[in-house]
Order: sequence, then structure tokens, then C-alpha cells
Amino acid sequence: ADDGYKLWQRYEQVQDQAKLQVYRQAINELIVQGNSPTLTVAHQELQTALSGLLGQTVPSSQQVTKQNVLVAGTPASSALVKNLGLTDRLKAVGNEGYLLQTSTKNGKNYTVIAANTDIGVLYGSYHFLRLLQTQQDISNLSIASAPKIKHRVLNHWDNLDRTVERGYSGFSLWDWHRLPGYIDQRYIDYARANASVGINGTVLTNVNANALVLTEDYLKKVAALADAFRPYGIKVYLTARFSAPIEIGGLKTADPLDPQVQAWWKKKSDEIYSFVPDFGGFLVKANSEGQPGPQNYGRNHADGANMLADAVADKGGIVMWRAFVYSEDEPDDRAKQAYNEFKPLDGTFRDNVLVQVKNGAIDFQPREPFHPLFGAMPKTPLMMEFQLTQEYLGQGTTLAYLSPMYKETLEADTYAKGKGSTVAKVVDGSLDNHKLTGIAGVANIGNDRNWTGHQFAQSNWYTFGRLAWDHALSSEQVADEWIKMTFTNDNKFVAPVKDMMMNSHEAIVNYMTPLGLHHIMGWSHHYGPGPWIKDKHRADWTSVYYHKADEKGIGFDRTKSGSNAVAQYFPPVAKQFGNVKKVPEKYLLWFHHVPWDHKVNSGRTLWNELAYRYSGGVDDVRQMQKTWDNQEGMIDQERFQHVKQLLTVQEQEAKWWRDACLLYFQTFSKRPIPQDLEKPA
Ligand code: GCW
Repeated sequence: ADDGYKLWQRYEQVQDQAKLQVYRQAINELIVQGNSPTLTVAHQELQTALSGLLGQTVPSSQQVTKQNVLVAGTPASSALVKNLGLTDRLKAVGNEGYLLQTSTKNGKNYTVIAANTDIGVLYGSYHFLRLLQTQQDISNLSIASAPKIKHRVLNHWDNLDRTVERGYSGFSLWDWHRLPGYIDQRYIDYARANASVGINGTVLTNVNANALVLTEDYLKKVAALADAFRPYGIKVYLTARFSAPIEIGGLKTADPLDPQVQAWWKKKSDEIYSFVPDFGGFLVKANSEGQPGPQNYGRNHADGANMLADAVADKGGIVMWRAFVYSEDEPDDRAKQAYNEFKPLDGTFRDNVLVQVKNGAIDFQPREPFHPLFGAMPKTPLMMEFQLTQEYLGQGTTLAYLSPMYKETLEADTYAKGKGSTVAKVVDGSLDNHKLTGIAGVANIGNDRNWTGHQFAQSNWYTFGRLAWDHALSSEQVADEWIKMTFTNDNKFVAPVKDMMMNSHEAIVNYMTPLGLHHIMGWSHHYGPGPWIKDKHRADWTSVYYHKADEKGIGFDRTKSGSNAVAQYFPPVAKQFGNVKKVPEKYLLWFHHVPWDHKVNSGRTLWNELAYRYSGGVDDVRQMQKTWDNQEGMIDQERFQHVKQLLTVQEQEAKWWRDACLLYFQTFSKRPIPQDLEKPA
């Protein structure tokens, strides 16, 4: 069955006959010297992939016996690599980087995958395979690549009972019941997929944490997963429930300044390292949405983070402390809370702490302006947290290619150190000279046969890894690669499907939350429209709090006349966002309460523009359906039908959003829906 299990690693025979011949000629023999676990998997991957892609076995050898040789290795493991004169260039690619180089020596032609470390060789092997999978020219290679960000980590919101918080692709991959004795092939394939895009860490458990995972029985299971992932360069991390010393340690308190509590965490950490010698460290959600934390004891986030950081420091562990907090008391503007709590703590965190910040200040909305903390804590490494799982983006039925959304945040300019201080430079450490850097993606992976539920959701897993490695890649390029590897290189398919993907996020924004609207989804589950939601026990869990529609207009005033959240941005940004004439229109209602008759860029009134956006979003989904229908026969029926059916569902959902929102907002605007638009049902 062609159910998408193989992701972008299908390794089918190269379709273009001319290219196939060239590749066959260029690779007569494969030489991988060295047999560490990582080199062994690199070797296996190259063998399997090459025989698939070339449609013939490429013999492996330890010495050069053929004319055109593919060599993979490090100077330490391979005399061949050592003698190819790459030493200087290798210096520049560091611990995880690699070179892909063609060269000629003693009359033989070499294609070389060279790195300083075994994991670099594996990453380079995947890059080389990607060149073949996407039918690139390999005759004259001189590629050097190294990751821009050090920790590239998936966050699984997986519970120990295998439910997944905000998961839309089945249950958790981690089969705790059968671990540690049984290693499911899926763990290996998961690791292969991650390594192929450079993901080097995984947090196994939900940030709404269960302390049980820190007990011995579970640690044995964690160790088995870590062992399975290790050859692929993937470190395992766990979420630390702050109250664990009480719940599983029998202590009376979890106060981070209590010496007994500190000693408990140190001992616990040492125990974890006895099972997992290269354990990565902890991810913590504290004093947020009911989770316990240092504030329960009158301490602050730094006190909590530093205690855990001290417990893992001697083993090289890190702590990723989340900034997704909002106060227990009803805030005047939830968007301001994280900044208010964290900015004053800049400079007080240990060296091995990263503060993990969501891309925007509310919560993974279809579109958010960048989080004002980026740039505001120069002494603290800030880790980006993106969400791959589509909690607020239509969940399991919606085709959403999220690279444009991620890039929008990464490329946003914070002006922290003048023009050009992009969020990407904060995150990759170049703005403030941080060596410790990280990026996290809340995983969209479960035990569905195709891993992510929606076939196209695979592209977000792929994209996350690619951008974590190199955030300068364009969304078009990443989509192009993914489509070619996942479906076909035929441009009759690639070009229209790429367009469809590139427009998909904007379409969703338009039919859900155009012009800066946000958090108007269904109560609690966040699926479908719910702009009418009010009277919940917290105002900031209702929709009316966010859109503030009334007779006069709509939108959240975050300027001086309102919550003044704009003041959290650096002055050039604050000025722009705070000015109703200058704010990018996509953020208009995020920052301003705007009269219904206000003229927007198109020359329409705000009300009419809203109507056009909502309708345009629906039209875009219909266009996606047409594009997809035209592809019938270009790929296998199974995946074709899967996507087709889901697009039918998405079209209904888009209409549902349009109609619900327009009819609801119309009760305030009291204006007609423009004549030329389809009537709400
Ligand atoms: O996005 C929201 C979700 C919660 C989640 C929380 C968080 C894990 O609705 O389900 O909890 O954010 O990021 O901590």
C-alpha cells in the first residue's frame, strides 16, 4: 500500500532516463571506511537508497577498485578521505557539518561525503541522496554545509497513556508498554527521518508533565529509545514536572531554593545519566496553565531553571525553560505577560539554560506578529518554539504548508540592535554572540500509518528540520524538495502543487482570522469557529476578549489608548505597529480597534474587506481542490484520494468559518455583505 509511511525517503528509481544514466556512471562503487554505529547506518542508508534510486546495486568496497567512486567518511576513519586534501575546508564546517566534493586523483573520479564527525557523514549522506532524489547535477560538487542552530529539537506533547495533547495523527509513537524489550521499527524510521533533515533532539513527553517518567521503570524505557536514536545523532530529553520531588520523591516541598530539593534533583539527574549517558536535559513548563513551578514558593523562573540547570551541568545537560506563561490573575492583556515576567530576569539564568519562546505572544495562532521577547533578553539564549501540529490551523483535516509562517517570524526585524536584528539572528545566536542556541517544533507525529495524519502535514516536519538547519532556505525551495522526494519530479505535478502549498497558509488565515484577528476558535478544543465564545471563567480564554467587536468596530487596541502591548517592541517596531496607518495590514486588528468604515489598502471599508477576505479564503480552497483534481493519475491513487477527500472536508470547514464569522460579526457591523459575494448559508 502506498500509504505515505516512507515519507520523503521513498528512494524510487530516478525517473529521468538521461539523469539515471549519468548517476549510474558517476557511482560505480561505494566506500565507507569505519564501522561506528553512525557510520554503519550511513553506509546502510546509502546502499539501500542507491539501489532504489539507481535501480541497481552499487557494490561496497574498502578500497578503490572502480573508476568512479563514492566515498563517505571522516579523516579519522578513512585514509581515503584524509588524503583528498579537504582538511582546511573541513575546519569550517564544525561538529555536525559536512562537505560534498567531487575531485580527481590518480586518474580516479571521487564523489566525497566528508565530515569531521560520524554524524556529519550521516547528514552529508542524506544531503547527497537528496540531490539524487531531486535530480540535481552531481558532476561538479563543492558544497559545504553546517547548521546555523545547535539544538534542533522536536517537542512531543505525548502522555504516558499514549494520548497526545493537540495530536491529530493517532496515538503516541512511544509504546511504553512494550518498551524496553521491544524496539519497534518505527523508532528507527523516525530517527532516520529526523536525521535526514538534521533534527538532533527529541523531548519524548508532554510539557504538561507526568512525574512518573522520571521513575526507574520508565527510565529504562527511555534508555531503550535513546539507544535506538543514538546512531542517528538524536539526543533524548524529558519534561520535568516541577513538583516531582513531592510526587515521586516523598519530599514536603519543591521549593527550588531548598537544599533537599536541590539534592533530590541532582540525584535524580545522576540516575537519569546512569541510564542515558548522553541525556540532553529538561524541558519545563512551570507556573503556566495550572502547572506547578517556582512561583508556588515565592521564587521566580530563574530560581527554578537554575536549580535544574545545576543538576545536569556537570554532565553537559541543558534546561529549556518555557516562557509560555500568563498570570493566574486575569491580565489586562495576555499578550504582555511573558515579557513582563521574563525580561526582568535577563542575565540571571545559568549558562546552560535556554528560555524557550513561542513564535508569538498569544498562542500559535494562524498568524501572529513575532513575540516581543525576541531581542529583549540579550543576555539569555532564546530558543524558538514553533508548532507543527495544527492546533489552531484546522487540525487533522487541513492542508497547511507552514514554512511561510515560520519564515515570516524568523525574518521579522526586532530592531534590538538597529535595522537587520531579525528574530532569526536572535535565535541563531549571531545577534548577541550566544554559542548555546536552539529551536523547537511541537511535533505533529503519531502512530497513523503516514505519521502525520494529513499527507501534507509531513511537509511541516520536513520543513522544521530544514529551517532549523538553515533558516535562510526559501519556502519555495523546501517545498520543491519535499514534493519531489515525496511524490514525483515531474514538473507538471511539482509546479502547481508547489503553488498550492505556498498559498495554503494565507488561505487559512483568510477564512479563519484575517487582518490580525485571533483566538476566535471553538472553546477549548480550538477546532472550527467560535467568535461568540464568552462567559468562561477567564476572560482571556474567550473569543470576545480577543476580537472586541462592537457597534463601532473590531480589534484589540494594543496601542497607548489600549493595553499598550506595542510598547514591548523596540521603538521603530512599536511606532509602526502602533500606527493604524503604518501597521502591516495583516496585523491590523491585532493592534487596533478599527471602525467598520475605516478604509483599508484595497480602498474598501474594513467591513467589506473582512467579507472579501473570508470569501477569498473559501475560493482559495476551491482552487486548491481544482489543482489537486488535475493531478489525478500523476501519483498513486491511495495518496491522491486521501488528499482529495481531505480537501473536500476543508472546503466545508472554510465555508463554516466564513459563514459563522461573517454572520456573527454582522450583528455588530450591521452592514450588508457585498452583493458580488456568495451568500452565507
Ligand atoms: O497551545 C496551548 C495548548 C495547550 C498547551 C499549551 C502549551 C501543552 O492549548 O494544550 O499545553 O498551549 O503550550 O503549554
